[in-house]
Amino acid sequence: MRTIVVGGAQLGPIQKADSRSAVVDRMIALVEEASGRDCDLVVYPELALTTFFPRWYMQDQDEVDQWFETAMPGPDTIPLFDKARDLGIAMSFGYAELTSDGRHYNTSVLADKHGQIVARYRKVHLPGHDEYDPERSHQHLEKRYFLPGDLGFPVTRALGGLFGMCICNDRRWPETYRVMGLQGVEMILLGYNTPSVNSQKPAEGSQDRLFHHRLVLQAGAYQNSTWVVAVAKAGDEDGHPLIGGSMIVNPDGKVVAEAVSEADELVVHACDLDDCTFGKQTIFDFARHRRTEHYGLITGQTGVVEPRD
Ligand code: CDT
Repeated sequence: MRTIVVGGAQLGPIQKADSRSAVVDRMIALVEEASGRDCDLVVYPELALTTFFPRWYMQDQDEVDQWFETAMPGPDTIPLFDKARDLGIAMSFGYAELTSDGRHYNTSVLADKHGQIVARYRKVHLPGHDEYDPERSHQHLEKRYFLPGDLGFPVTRALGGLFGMCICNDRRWPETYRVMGLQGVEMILLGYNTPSVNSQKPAEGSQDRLFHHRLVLQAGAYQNSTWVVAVAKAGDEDGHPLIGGSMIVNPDGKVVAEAVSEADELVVHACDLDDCTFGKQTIFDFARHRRTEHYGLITGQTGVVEPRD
């Protein structure tokens, strides 16, 4: 057995006016609760330190840059790193990263139990649009504020297992899981901010969005025989609702723990990484069963090309 007790640390809403330090205090309260529940690892959502700012249209780059971190840990986050290290808990969370040479990414990091960052991921599948869109009920300007990630989908040895990360919209793409599956991933850490309504399809409400969320997590976990830990920022941010539904999915694709609220809430499960072995050695033994000679279109082509008449 290689059991890791994981705490999915869902955050309730963060309002535009809330300070980083107020959010970090909430994250510290969750890691303290995780310690009391014997967690080895705590996972927080995408862009965990602030409101989901890509819903706001900004033209002034200085205003945009206020939402980004130039150092990790930085002045506001050092207390969180110190607390997690003192408690001996590894952690992962998302934040807006501004590099020293001026690049902007939607990033997640994994820190080990000593508070050292051992893995970094930059969101590849950026959803939304890059200009103000009056046709939408709300804006989703990730393509305006971030570059697509440049690190691929790395898998890292940590905590005695093989860990990968992805962020929100990435979870909807089977390639995300498969690229990590091909590196033997045993646990995927995934934060998200998913609006409860589709800005381009008013009939699609929160139950539909939760259905799609569950569908892709369960499929990705099963088809790659990996744990998936998905953690929301949830609830009403300045009048903009986000779904909850933080959950832990096992390598059989079953939901084994799930949040019941849209507030700060810890979802805990003892995950045995050895549970990945059966699927990886049988139906999803990639080396025996994949037929890459038929998969060329997946990397050779981006959009749809229909057959000729
Ligand atoms: N944060 C994020 O990636 N949200 C997207 C919303 C897509 S709608 C433009 C998601 O996939 O949940």
